[in-house]
Amino acid sequence: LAMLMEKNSVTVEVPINIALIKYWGKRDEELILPLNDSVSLTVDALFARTTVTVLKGASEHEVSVNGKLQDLTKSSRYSRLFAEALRQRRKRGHNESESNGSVGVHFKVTSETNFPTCAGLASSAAGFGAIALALQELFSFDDVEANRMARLGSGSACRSMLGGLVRWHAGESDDGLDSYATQLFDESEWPSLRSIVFVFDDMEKKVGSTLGMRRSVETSALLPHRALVVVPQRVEKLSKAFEERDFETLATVIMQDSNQFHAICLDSHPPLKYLSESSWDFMVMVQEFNDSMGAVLAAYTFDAGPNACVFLEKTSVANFIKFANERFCLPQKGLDEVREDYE
Ligand code: 2P0
Repeated sequence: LAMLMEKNSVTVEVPINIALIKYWGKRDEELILPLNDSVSLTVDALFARTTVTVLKGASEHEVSVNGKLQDLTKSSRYSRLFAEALRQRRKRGHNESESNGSVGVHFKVTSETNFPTCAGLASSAAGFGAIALALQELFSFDDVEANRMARLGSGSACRSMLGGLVRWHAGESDDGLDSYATQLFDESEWPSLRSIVFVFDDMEKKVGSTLGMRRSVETSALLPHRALVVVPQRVEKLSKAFEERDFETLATVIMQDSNQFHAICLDSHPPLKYLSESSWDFMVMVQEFNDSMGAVLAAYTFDAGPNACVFLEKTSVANFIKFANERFCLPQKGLDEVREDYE
C-alpha cells in the first residue's frame, strides 16, 4: 500500500544559508565529512524552487538549474545523492528489479533560484537541500536521513534544510552517520536580525571550494588548530550570544571567524585569495561604521569569494546603508529594493 501511495512529483522551496562559523576542510571527500562543526543562519528570502519527478523506465537522471541542463558526468554529487536515496528506499522494501525490470528509477530535477547564481551566494546549498527535501517528501525519509542526503550533494546544503540558527555537527564516525545539521534556535528567536548581501564581483571564483578546501587540508599548518581548538570554543560562544541576544559578542565572533577562514586560505600553499581590494575596503568601512556609532552594530562575513554579507539589527539597516552608500556609491535600484524589504 505504501508503494502505491508514493507520490510521483514534488515541488519544494529551500533557502540559502550563510555561515557565521565557517566550514572549511573535509576529513572525507567522498562522503563530504567536515573537519569541524559549522554554524549558519538560513536566509529565507533567497531560495531555490525545485521539482523532483520520479521517472520510471528512464535510463538516466536529468537535472536542470535555471533552465540550464547540467552535465552529470562532470560531477558525481547528483548521482551519489540519488543513489543514496534509492538505497534507503530499497531498505524500506521497494524492489525495483521486481517492478521495473533492470531499468530502475531515475529522477528529473528542475530547479530555479530567485537570485542570480553568479552572486557568490551558496546556490548549491539551496539546490541540493531542495533536492533532498523533495526526495524526503516523495519517499518519507526521516529528517536525519534526508539531512545526510543533502550533505552528499554539498556539505553546506545540510544546513539549509533547517531554519534559524543551524549547527552542522562534524561527527566522528567514518560512515558519516553522525554528521548532520540540527537547529539551535528557530527563526522566531531573533526576528529583528537582518542580513544584506553586497555583490562586488560576479565572476566565477578561480579556485572552487572543493579544491580550495583540499589544498588547505593538505598544506595549512593553522587549520588543525582552528578545527580542534578555535571552532569548538567559538560555537559555544556564538550560541550563548545568540541565546542572550548579545549582538556585540555575536558580531565579533562572526567577523573573527570570517577573518580566520581567510587567514587559513592565505596559509594554504599556493595561497588562496578570495578577498579583493573591495572586500578589504568593505571591512574597514564596517569597522568605521561601528566606531562612528560607538557600538558594534554590524558584522561582515565573506565566503570563498569577494562578496560581503552583513548581519545587523533591523534598526541599524537605514544607518548602515546610508554610511555604506557614502563610501561605495551603491546603485540606487539595489538600495530601493533593500528599503522596501527591510524597513
Ligand atoms: C561555509 N563554504 O561554511 C563555507 C565557508 C565556503 C566558505 O561551505 O564541497 O559548497 O560541496 O562540501 O558546501 C562552500 O562549500 O562545499 C562552503 P562542498 P560547499 O558555508
